[in-house]
Amino acid sequence: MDQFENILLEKMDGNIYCLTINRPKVLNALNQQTLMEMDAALQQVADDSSARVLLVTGSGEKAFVAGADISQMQNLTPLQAKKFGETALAVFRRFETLDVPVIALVNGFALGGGCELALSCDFILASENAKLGQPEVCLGVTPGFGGSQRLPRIVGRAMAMEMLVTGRMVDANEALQRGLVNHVYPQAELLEQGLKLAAKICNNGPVAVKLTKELVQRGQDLDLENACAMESDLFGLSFACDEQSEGMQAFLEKRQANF
Ligand code: DAK
Repeated sequence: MDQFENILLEKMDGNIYCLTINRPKVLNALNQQTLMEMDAALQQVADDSSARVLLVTGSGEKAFVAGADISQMQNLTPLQAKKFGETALAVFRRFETLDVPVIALVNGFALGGGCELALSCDFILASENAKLGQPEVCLGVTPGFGGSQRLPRIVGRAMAMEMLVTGRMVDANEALQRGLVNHVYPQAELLEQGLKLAAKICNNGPVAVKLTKELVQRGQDLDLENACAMESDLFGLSFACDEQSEGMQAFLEKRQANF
């Protein structure tokens, strides 16, 4: 596996990958190089047909990612800022289009680009000390990595507007109530809980899991009729895979399926 400077990519038991943003001195802020390394890491995971789940987290106990790197952004020209935003948007989009589920383990601050990174994952587990927010307006800029679009789709327009125009951070419990995160755990248990959840996903048919992610990701931007038609197509396709016969046979024989 390639060595990176600003991230770590590990392949763990059960074909579960873990990508860690590793710049704890600046609370894992995202600079251009980190984004490029994330892109290369995502390519490695995408190229590995045995990959089943990707976990994404931040190094240290304080932050998931405290945003785009403000010191690198400070002197950008408008065109450079646009390019920087486009780079991040393309990398974040890869988390959504990666064929396996991506789980963000938000272990502290997830602000600005950090919150937007978590929003690009399929779902979020948070530690009790997590704080999520979009404070870009406090810096005099708009969100640039998708937050103004993904946040309203997840928490609804009113709550998203409140977060986006006040810059207020929400803590883990409020994020849980708002459906922004799926579960909250003590920080020391977060990785273990992430691995447990990943292991549950790995018990299921890998192709069915991939097709289901594709349905959810592609379907949310379609009208209901076309989205359901796509579901019928992929449902039909799942009957072309060995795991459908094994899964159904195992049920009828009252045993665990061997995928
Ligand atoms: N960038 C760079 N360095 C950061 C950072 C960041 N986002 N966040 C923290 N750091 C650094 C701090 O400068 C400090 O460095 P030293 O002073 O030790 O050298 C170190 O991390 C520890 O931080 P603090 O000393 O501040 O720690 P505290 O516990 O006191 O505070 C905090 C933690 C997370 C509340 C605070 O660090 C903070 O407010 N950080 C900034 C959070 C933030 O504003 N994030 C959003 C960044 S903006 C675009 C438009 C917009 C964007 C991008 C593109 N386009 C139109 C294309 C914007 C995106 C963003 O993410």
